[in-house]
Amino acid sequence: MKRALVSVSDKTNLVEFVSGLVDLGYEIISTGGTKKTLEAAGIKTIGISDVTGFPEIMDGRVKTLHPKVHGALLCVRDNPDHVRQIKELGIEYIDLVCVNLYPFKQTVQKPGVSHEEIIENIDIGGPSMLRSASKNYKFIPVICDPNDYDAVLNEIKENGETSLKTRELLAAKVFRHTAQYDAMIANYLTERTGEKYPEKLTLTFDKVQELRYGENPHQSAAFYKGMHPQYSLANAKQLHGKELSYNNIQDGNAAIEILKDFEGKPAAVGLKHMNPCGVGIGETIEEAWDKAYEADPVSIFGGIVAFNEPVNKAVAEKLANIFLEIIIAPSFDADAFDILSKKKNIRLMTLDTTLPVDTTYKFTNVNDGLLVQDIDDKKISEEELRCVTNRKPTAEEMEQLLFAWKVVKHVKSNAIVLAKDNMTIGVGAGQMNRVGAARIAIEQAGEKAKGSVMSSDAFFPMPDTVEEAVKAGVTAIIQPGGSIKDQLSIDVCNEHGIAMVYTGCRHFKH
Ligand code: 93A
Repeated sequence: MKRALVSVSDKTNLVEFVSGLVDLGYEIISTGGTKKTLEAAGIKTIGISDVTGFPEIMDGRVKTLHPKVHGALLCVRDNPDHVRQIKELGIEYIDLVCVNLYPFKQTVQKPGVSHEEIIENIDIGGPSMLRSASKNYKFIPVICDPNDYDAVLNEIKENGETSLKTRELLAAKVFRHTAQYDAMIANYLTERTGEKYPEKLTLTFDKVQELRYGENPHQSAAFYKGMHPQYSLANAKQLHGKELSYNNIQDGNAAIEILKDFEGKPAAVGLKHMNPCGVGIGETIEEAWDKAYEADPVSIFGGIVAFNEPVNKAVAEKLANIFLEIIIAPSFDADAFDILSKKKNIRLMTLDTTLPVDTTYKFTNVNDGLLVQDIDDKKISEEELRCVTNRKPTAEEMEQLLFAWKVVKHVKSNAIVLAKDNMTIGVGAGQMNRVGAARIAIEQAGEKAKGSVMSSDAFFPMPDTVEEAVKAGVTAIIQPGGSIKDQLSIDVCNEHGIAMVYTGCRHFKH
């Protein structure tokens, strides 16, 4: 008679699976809690202690860690010496293993959970069985995911056993599973000890979905989420529209990143190709949207829009007139949803954009490597700014300078932003020289540049950007300062009555 060892914390579909095994002629061995669940459903099982000849000890810390178990799991069945030892030692084969682990991740995420409880939820015996049996996948199928129960049962039903290919797939899954499990434990303890850049990085990601294609149709792609998905697009709910694409996810992420810097006031962000094309704040969400739209009514076509307040009917009516890829908001009023969902393809997504950000690192990939840094969450207040010109900014200019500074942080370097009336009027992004970015921003602002303010993500290496600002009618500038030629830029400002403040920090974004 074949024997299956079943020891699971997640009891989803357990009874159905084990009943199926029993119907196929398997004898079931199980551990304490699993045994209870199965017996309550009328399935008889052999207790693990009857196999090991040893009680479950130390509150279950040692239940299955025994040669009677691991000998059975690791025995190479076509090795006569192994088979001889099995017989001599009275070890009986185990032909199938079904194990899932103590809920470590769920325990860590429980509010108010104690360290002791977390430690108790580090499974030792479970991964050991999974690993032993998976090493021996040539002979033993190992199931660690309830989603695989049906397929395994069906295969045994049809062919009397699983195929080697299936067992190999299952074993690979097990090692991914235990590797991720250990990584989560490592990360928990590393965070506690406060070690910042440990000698090994143990990142864990779960697949959200496979994507139709990557950045271009000839590239395949998938979306994975980390373990802190609170403020993440992976955590957003899609209420309507086509499946998200690779570029949608990148752009959507960039859009919600910007909103983080505009808490407290209704804000709207229009975004294209990872750069904001319009950002507006207002007394109402409608006013914020009007500004974000008027900032650049051309670029927003086919863009992504994100709000930090619910979308109402008035805003929806305006949005419905534009071709947009995605709208992200904390919620949509019912009538707003009705209006927008008439468009078949537009993706409507809800995400609480007011949630605190709980990621601490930013990762950038380079060939076969990762660059890891703190996220750029630097915020600056008026008091921290240093005025370097004869004229100080007026109160209105100061408000606009701070607004423009918040936006320029999210524009790819070299970045220049012009702003006026709490809206961007010109965005120069991703240029190889700073004055080039300024020219783009100024050209886009057109007549509106008169009386606007300018922000620059990094210092002016030459006075040429300020000269362009003068020509355009900019009245105040915010920039980090720190170039050896700073004085030249200051001189141009003073000559033309422009106020300039230094932040003392830069916001490169590459
Ligand atoms: O405490 S353990 O690390 N030591 C063990 O010997 C052991 N054997 C099975 N954890 C162990 N397990 C785990 O118990 C399994 O991985 C499974 O998650 C759980 C099932 O326990 P029960 O059947 O009592 O609910």
